[in-house]
Amino acid sequence: MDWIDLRSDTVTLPTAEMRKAIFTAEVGDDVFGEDPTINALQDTVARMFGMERALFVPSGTMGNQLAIKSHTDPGDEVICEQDSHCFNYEGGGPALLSGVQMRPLPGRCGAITVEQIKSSLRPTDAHFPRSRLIVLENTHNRAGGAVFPVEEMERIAVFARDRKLAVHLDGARLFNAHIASGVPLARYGACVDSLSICLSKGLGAPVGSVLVGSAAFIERAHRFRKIWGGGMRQSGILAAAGLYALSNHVERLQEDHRRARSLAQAFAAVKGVSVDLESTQTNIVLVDFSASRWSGAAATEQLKQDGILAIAFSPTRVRLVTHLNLTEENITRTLEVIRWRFQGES
Ligand code: TLP
Repeated sequence: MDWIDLRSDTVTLPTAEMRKAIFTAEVGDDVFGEDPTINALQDTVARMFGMERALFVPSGTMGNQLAIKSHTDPGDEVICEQDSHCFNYEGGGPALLSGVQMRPLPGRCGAITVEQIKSSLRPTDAHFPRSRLIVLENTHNRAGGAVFPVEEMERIAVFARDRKLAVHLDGARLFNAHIASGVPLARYGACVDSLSICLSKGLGAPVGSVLVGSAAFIERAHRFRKIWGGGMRQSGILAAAGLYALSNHVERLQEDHRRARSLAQAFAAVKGVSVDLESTQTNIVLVDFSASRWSGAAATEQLKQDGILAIAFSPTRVRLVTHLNLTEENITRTLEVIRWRFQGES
């Protein structure tokens, strides 16, 4: 069966043009710093965000964990949002790899405020862990792809600088935020000490993320990347896909957003099913079945019987993600299934 795969934007396959870019990439040994395509990607991404340097890493998880490791010492405390990826989906990495303690705060649409951060700061006293780092996520995965308002990020940045706290941005889907909000990438860059972006999600590259920050920060992260076994050799073939994606797959994200919105609206029209349309700003749709006869697992199974793959995100919620491997027919078919299977049966 030809599945309509809405499980994640990580399922995308490289396009024919991207494969051509991979095929013709100039490569060298990146552990010696000699891969010209890796160097070009790193320089391009650093420049995009107005930052000094960048580092290519195998995954978004490694980007976040390297940032936490490079900004902290064991025993420090890291402030984050309670539904954030680095707190929930990175295998307890902050405790395991950095020996830090996480301080999760409840967000609104995935965003925490400067007031919340202020009141969670630890006093300077030997009894307490040292508050050291704030991690933000934009767009926010578990908040249904909601954009973190840049004005709040700027308030947090001013406060963090004053208190000598570092700020890291998990920007796995920052290009989605950029396209949905119109906020320039450099404005996001100016709010934080480091950020990581993923090339292998909405941008459609097969592998890789880029961590960006000051020269001193990247030097530290580079050392830990090597220690953690993330030093790669002729990885320019991956960087070539990333460079291709940055030139060709950013503007088209608006199409993913439009399609996600139409799926969200169709589900919102089903009795007993709800979607937070305020949070549905980008390519993620979180559908809540709690007031319906379906559980998250049952709704996912129902969709599967109609050839549509989605993920049960909790006992009552299902996540659908739009991306560049979907066709307009795939979306039309999914809308039909929502109307006929779910609306028809509600
Ligand atoms: N998210 C994946 C799953 O892990 C849930 C997905 O399908 O959405 N930050 C954010 C905000 C993410 O959503 C993800 C991946 C990561 C970091 C980690 O990226 P990878 O998978 O490259 O390690």
